[in-house]
Amino acid sequence: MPRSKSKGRDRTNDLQNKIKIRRQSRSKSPSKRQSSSFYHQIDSDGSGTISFNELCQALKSLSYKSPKGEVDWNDDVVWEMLDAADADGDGEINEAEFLNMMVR
Ligand SMILES: [Ca+2]
Ligand SMILES: [Ca+2]
Repeated sequence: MPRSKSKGRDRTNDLQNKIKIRRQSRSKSPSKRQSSSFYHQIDSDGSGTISFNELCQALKSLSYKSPKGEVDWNDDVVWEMLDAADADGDGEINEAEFLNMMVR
């Protein structure tokens, strides 16, 4: 399929941008091992599960953007997130649930 030079270049730039964005987003979703140590960081009281307060603290200290693109986390958003991650419904996030959340 014939392709003009400029078009090919545009396409390459586009691809490079996509890779760049991918790399950036990948650095925000760490590998399993990193997630695990990250998990223990969030579990500040060492209980082995992440409570609502711990999740709240972690999100605020990391200033992760909320789904609405705001850095300002309100309780509802954190609850929603905890609820979505809390597969067994005990109100806290255990390590397996956390890892599932990270790979999503
Ligand atoms: Ca805890
Ligand atoms: Ca749970």
